[in-house]
Amino acid sequence: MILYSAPPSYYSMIGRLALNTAHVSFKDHHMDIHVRKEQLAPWYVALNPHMTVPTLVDGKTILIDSQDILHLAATLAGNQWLDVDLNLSPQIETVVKTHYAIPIERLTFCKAMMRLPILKFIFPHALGSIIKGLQARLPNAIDPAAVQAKITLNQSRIAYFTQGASLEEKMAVERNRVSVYLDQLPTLGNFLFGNKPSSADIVTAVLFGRLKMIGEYALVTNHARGLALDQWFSRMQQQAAFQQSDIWLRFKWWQILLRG
Ligand SMILES: N[C@@H](CCC(=O)N[C@@H](CS)C(=O)NCC(=O)O)C(=O)O
Repeated sequence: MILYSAPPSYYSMIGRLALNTAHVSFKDHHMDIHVRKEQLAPWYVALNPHMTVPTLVDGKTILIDSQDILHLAATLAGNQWLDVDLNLSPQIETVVKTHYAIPIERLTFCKAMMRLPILKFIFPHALGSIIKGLQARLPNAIDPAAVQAKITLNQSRIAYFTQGASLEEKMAVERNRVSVYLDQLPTLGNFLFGNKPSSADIVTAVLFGRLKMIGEYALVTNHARGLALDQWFSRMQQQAAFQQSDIWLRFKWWQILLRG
């Protein structure tokens, strides 16, 4: 099994943490999505037409979304995870679904631009040059619809970064979304739903790591059940699987610049 993952990538972290927590062994193939932009390379596009990380390749099976990798990990974990418990599975699924509705990218980039205003110019410019590169390859693309979808996605990213409400207002919307997510989290045992992990622990641990990294962890500690949630996250961080999965709690510029 090969996981194509980028160290700083949020959804790659979900893939790594899910597989490690399920004790599934895999080869982690590091992708440079920032400097060399390997997600746009033809060999990778052939694997994952969405040009995103992570991708999991297991023989002829190719999974191109972290949700599918999470689901595979839960299946392989069997009764080691609480996802198999029919009483709990609908609630676990709801937590996972609600998590995937949070636009992590907006949360991360809004905060970055608030901290370092020059990024307000750098991000749209960088996305603009990616769009130009994608447009140039459109006529000969094997999957033109996928390339067009990526162009449209990057155009909508530029629009979000440059138009509409102020960054503070956009950030307030995203903070509120995270708080609503926290409201529905149970703290029923060592793990969220009891004494075994579930898919909900995986996505929430990666989300909390991101909140720490961007300086928004107060959303957790100031929450009505902040103490219990913070204690849960401390226990998660002590798990061997968490430590093996390179969940970023701090932003490592040098790692991005050196290898992406
Ligand atoms: N729904 C996808 C989203 C994956 C995704 O957006 N990955 C980001 C990194 S966290 C990415 O590959 N960005 C590179 C790009 O869009 O060019 C999943 O859950 O796997």
